[in-house]
Amino acid sequence: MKKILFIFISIFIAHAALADQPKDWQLGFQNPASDGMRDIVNFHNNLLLPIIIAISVFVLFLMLYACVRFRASANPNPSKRTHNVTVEILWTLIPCLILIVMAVPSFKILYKQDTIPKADLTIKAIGYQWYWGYEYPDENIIFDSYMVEEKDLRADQPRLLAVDNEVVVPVNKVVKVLITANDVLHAWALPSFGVKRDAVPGRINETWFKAEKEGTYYGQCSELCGIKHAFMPITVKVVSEEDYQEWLSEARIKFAKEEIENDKLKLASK
Ligand SMILES: [Cu+2]
Repeated sequence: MKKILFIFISIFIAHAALADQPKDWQLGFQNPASDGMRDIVNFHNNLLLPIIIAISVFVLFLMLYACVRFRASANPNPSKRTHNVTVEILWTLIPCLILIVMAVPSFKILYKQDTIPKADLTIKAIGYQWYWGYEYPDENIIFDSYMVEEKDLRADQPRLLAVDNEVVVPVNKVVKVLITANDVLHAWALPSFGVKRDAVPGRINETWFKAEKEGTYYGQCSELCGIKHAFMPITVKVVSEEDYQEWLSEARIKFAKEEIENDKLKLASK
């Protein structure tokens, strides 16, 4: 009993301490780290959840009322009525109105996400079976990002979510993400930023985010893409502008695009 109580209490306490990756016993969303995700969380918590709870309570009340009021002993001669125009109009109109009330803010958020503001930097994510490749087209940087195996994890790295080469972006900058795939469908998703787009071979999808807090954010491929679908996580490190510039100057050498292409040429000419 104590254990159940502890779990019950921890669900509520854990909510305040949520970080940027999934937690045991988590019920709600991850902490939003962008404006877009805050919109989604507000929409869910302040509009959808109250409506869902109200509908559930109402239906439960109707069922209990019907069970008690029309039970065989209290109601030996049941009514033979099959139609009631007023009730039928009401149970058509009210759900329609509820849907409209939900649709309006929902479309607002969708359209806001769809308009990409002027981007400060662009990155390209390419889905492969089964890892992600990244490019910084303006910086001539290209690298692959593989999941860290369980035996190689550092103490601060979460299992199944950490990668060897993280995407690094500066804080408070509009990051445009071009998303595509090289073999099958994948999807690039980062819950804390409210971002999820399909990666389609031969097509480029776009999305954007502006991370408001420094930190490491984790996501996963979100389109079933084969046997190792669960093992191609996404890690984005949000750092200060200075740290980003520092990373860039190292990455320009470490992940320089030409060198890889030259290597390939050399291999091809051999
Ligand atoms: Cu995938």
